[in-house]
Amino acid sequence: MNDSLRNDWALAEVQALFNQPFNDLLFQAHTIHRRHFDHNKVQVSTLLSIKTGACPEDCAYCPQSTHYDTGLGREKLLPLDEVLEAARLAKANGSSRFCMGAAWRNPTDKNLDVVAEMITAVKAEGMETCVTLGMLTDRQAGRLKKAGLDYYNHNLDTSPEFYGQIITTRTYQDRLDTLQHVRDQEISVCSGGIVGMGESAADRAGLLMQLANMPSHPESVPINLLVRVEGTPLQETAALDPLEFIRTIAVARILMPKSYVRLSAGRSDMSDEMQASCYFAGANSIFYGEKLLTTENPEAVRDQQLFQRLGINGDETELTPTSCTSQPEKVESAASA
Ligand code: SAM
Ligand code: DTB
Ligand code: SF4
Repeated sequence: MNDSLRNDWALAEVQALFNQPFNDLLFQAHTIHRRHFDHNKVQVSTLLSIKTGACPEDCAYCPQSTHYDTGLGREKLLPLDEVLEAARLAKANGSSRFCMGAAWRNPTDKNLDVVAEMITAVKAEGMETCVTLGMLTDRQAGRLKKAGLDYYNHNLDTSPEFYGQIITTRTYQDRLDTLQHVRDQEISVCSGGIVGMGESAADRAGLLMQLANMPSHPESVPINLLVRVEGTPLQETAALDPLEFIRTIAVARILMPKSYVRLSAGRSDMSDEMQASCYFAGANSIFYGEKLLTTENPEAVRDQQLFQRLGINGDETELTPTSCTSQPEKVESAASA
């Protein structure tokens, strides 16, 4: 197959990719993956919530929305020294990128001055930087670029058709506009979505089609599996079939062959075998460390052991944490159990 980059996918084509027999889909995705990436390498980022809770948006999945009672309090913007300490620890534990998230509809210019300082300081520690702060104007994106920002995360979340059932306080077009401002400032784009929110198969195909049909593919595509947080309207949503999640990763890999596909929220609920299948299907980045923004992520040692069992990141430096307590005997017995 010729995988020169395309941005003219039709929904029926994307659905046809999804609907292939599983083995055909995975074979195709993995073949494309090998053509563009070292298939045994996974990039590792660490997340930090720099401002938690009390967000005015009504995203139905989100524990930080002020519209739902999820037991999260309102926290102030973290001071620079705490952010730097977390970044240094993340670096020591093998992360190459530090992602800072704030529960804002959009940052004020004053907020941005503080975040710009954080970006510059984290970059000076020798890490790549990423922030997710909500909607941005073109000028604000320019301010972040000047501070040295490498990536901006802003997700489309789902298809345009399903979007209105999940968020009413900002439009799909608002999101596309922010992504355009980020692109215009030559900041790398991190944009993906969430599956398992009760959307249809056509919505999952529609989300990936939207991402792939942007004028340039996002450099990073996070695929989140809904974390069903108590108190949010989506807390009782039926779990997505794990094979359908793996198919979503595979189709993302085929549509956006040169993008990093990030296996994002929801890994705590995934078996090792499910995650291994995602890596085979083309996922090649993760969030590492016990916490995402407010919810849990697998323990670092579980990721280290899984990478070791899969031969991911081998003897090189991607994931050689100082706190690594790899236990070969335990791993072997787990593997042979
Ligand atoms: N407030 C900013 C925004 O919405 O752009 C940044 C932070 S927001 C928490 C970043 C992304 O996390 C959301 O776009 C969504 O895709 C993901 N997310 C939030 N809550 C989630 C959940 N319960 N399960 C899975 N993904 C979630
Ligand atoms: C993304 O797509 N997933 C990350 C990151 N971008 C910022 C966030 C996941 C958040 C999950 C819910 C929480 O921990 O609050
Ligand atoms: Fe706010 Fe972002 Fe959560 Fe939506 S996803 S409620 S914008 S923090």
